[in-house]
Amino acid sequence: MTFKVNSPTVTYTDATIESRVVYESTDLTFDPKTGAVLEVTPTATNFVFRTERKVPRLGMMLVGWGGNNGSTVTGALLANKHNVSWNTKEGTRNPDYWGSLTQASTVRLGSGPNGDIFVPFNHLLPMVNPNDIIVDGWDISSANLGDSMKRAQVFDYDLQRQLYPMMVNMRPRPSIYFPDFIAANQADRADNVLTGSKQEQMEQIRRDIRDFKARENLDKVIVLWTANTERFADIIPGMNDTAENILNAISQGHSEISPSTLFAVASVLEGCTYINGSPQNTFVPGVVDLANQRRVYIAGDDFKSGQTKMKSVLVDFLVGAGIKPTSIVSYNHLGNNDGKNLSAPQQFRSKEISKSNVVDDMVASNNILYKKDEHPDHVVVIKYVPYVADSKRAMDEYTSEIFMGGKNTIVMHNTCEDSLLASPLIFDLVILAEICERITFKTEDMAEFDRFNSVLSILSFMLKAPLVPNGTPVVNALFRQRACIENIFRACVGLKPENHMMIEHKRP
Ligand code: NAI
Ligand code: DG6
Repeated sequence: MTFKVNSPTVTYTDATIESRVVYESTDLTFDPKTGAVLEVTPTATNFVFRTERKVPRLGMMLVGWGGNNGSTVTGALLANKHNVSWNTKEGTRNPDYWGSLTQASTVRLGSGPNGDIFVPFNHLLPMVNPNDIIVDGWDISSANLGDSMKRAQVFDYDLQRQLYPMMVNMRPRPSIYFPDFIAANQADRADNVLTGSKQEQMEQIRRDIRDFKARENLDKVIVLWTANTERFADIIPGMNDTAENILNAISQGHSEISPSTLFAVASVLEGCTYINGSPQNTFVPGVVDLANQRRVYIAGDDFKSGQTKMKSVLVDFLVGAGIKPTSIVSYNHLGNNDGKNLSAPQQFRSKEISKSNVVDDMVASNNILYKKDEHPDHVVVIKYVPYVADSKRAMDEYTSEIFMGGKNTIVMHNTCEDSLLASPLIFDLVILAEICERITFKTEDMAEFDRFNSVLSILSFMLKAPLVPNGTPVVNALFRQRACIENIFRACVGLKPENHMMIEHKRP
């Protein structure tokens, strides 16, 4: 942190920052017959936010460590940490964390004589530096991380050449492989798999987490799934619907318990935050229940990298501007192993679901444009084209109805290495989840300081299908999601939410 807030509501000690905040919101009452709003009442709640200042020694365990994202994250971290520059045909390139909210974006602090003053996002609170994160993980493929990086074909050759010696001795731990959950076309890389009952395999994952923590002398570990997209698991009453039932089902080796659910349960039982970067329903109700009981954070689902990020900006803009999107067609093709896995119908279906619900909140917000339950046509197509490898091509067509019966069609084409979009999000998810573990708060009606809800919806900015606590609204609109993180962090240091009014510049 490079600034200190000078306010009677903020107290700094060596251990903590404490800030007293009045949180202002609105209560509504409704006509029970028509559902129309009857009364709107502004509310104010007193909060005290407490943030631990000591930045821990953090370990990140990636499930799917040897994949394109896993090897790209690891290589990028090493390149940044050791300041590895590489030659390209355009000249020398230095490492960076572009694409990361915490490392490469800024927040506005206020205005000075020369205009607005911005500071790096990660100066708001004392956050882990990504260069200091220790990485470990699992993969069903035994390839070492050096070979995984080569296989991924993401980095330039000269960077791969320099990183290879640093990565060749990193070997993924054997993982849980139930062939029924990922595409059959993945079978040929599954040469590093655990055996034994589901309970035994989960216990091994728990031992791996403990072993990593002890061996690297870590303060904490966060586990993140960046392995293949699985098919959805069936939700079966009495099996995976409560914490107790799911633990029983694991001990009985029930066939609908997926590898990712075993990782999530293992992680929660070890007290480690678990983040799901893929679309499948890892967080069946029994996992959510378990996380709530143990007060451990879970967050998901599915990294929101390119096409969907654009969608959650563009549709927000259109609907917010009073324009009515009526047809959204998102086509993409890619040739990496993710694309290969998604060429199987059940795995594609998981991705189709997570890519399809991302405009619902924006559409529902505007009852001038849309009738109740009316939605734009929304179609998602993904094709596997091996030649383009990690360079994903995404094409989108948005058709909208505009003023006085007119139609407007916007077409977009995007080409980019998929893993270079996703990897910075992995750093953000882990760094933000970690700082959330150090934030507690208390209102007047709470006896003790407490954490956020175990379902960490604050991380929605990075996720396509945000998991939220039961009965709470899902927000997909990108800038609302960003403002949520920024304003909560501002509250932690006693700064008001950024309201963009800037009235000081609008006086006569
Ligand atoms: P990838 O296929 O290159 O990597 C996945 C890795 O997971 C592979 O090395 C595979 O061997 C391993 N794996 C499969 N099942 C496993 C298991 N049970 N335990 C441990 N390892 C296992 O895929 P990529 O490109 O790295 O993407 C990873 C995930 O992230 C995919 O589910 C993808 O849909 C999702 N995702 C990727 C985005 C991107 O932009 N790259 C964006 C959004 C989501
Ligand atoms: C094909 O769509 C592959 C997927 O894994 C996507 O690349 C990934 O989900 C990213 O999607 P988006 O919509 O956030 O760019």
